[in-house]
Amino acid sequence: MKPILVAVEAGVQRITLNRPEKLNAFNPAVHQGLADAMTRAETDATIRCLLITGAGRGFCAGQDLTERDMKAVGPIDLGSGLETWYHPLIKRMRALPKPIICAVNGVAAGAGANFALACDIVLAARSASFIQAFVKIGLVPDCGGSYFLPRLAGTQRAMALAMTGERLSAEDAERYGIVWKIVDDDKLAQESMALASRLAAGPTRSLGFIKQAMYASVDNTLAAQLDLERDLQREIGKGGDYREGVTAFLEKRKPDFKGW
Ligand code: LHQ
Repeated sequence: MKPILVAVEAGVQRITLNRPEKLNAFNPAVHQGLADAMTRAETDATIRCLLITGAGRGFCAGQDLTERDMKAVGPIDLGSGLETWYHPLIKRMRALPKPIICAVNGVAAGAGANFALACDIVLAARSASFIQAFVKIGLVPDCGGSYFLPRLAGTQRAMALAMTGERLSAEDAERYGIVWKIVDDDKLAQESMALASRLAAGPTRSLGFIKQAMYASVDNTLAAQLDLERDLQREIGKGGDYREGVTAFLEKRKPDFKGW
């Protein structure tokens, strides 16, 4: 069974984590599959939106905890796995100038939860949940969790979630601003694909610039952000999609964006 399923349809690259018997926990094969999918997303202009989800009843249970021999003698270096796999993945996702939608179909725990938070728009099934499981095994949040969570939910909620490892329901996750929308379980696949297809038919370069501006704002001053907006607007205004958007508006028709 392939650890990652990848299908490209109508400009959407759908990536399905596919180790359902382990709640889609990360192992090197999953990471390699994700790295390959990212390379394709970065280089294939026909891909204009990514959609990430999980097979079976879970989204992703984080790092596969059966991969390491706990009885082995000597110190364990968890940093190298992060440097080899997780960090490049998260950085590539944030830098990709295309939208990434996450459809959290079930439990998202540990690195699995924070992998979801690294996506640009998160939809969650009503029965999904989020667990900062790290503390339960004596670790600290990784995969960007200590960056994303306080920014999305506020320091107090982030702290309590990380320190208790309590399960957060999809409804509370929506209330906290961790997910954009909750969708009934049986509608998640269809609704997330509809959103992904809509964005794939959108002005891709504009969407990439929106992503850049939103993420830059977290660390920028207002003055720096205004400058960035000006630079992005100046650049995007030279493209075909702006002309098409305005022309379509004036002609009272739907725009046909080409993504540039
Ligand atoms: C699993 C896993 C799993 C293997 C469920 N691994 N099999 C860490 C270390 C190193 C470097 C990098 O970074 C990290 C980051 C991390 O991600 S640390 C956090 C790792 N994840 C966890 O601690 C979560 C562990 N899983 C759970 O707490 C539960 O499975 C949850 C709450 C996610 C779901 O609970 P249930 O719905 O009750 O399902 P289950 O526990 O029965 O799991 C179903 C199967 O999946 C089961 O296998 P089995 O053969 O007994 O049916 C689990 O063993 C397996 N599984 N998570 N991470």
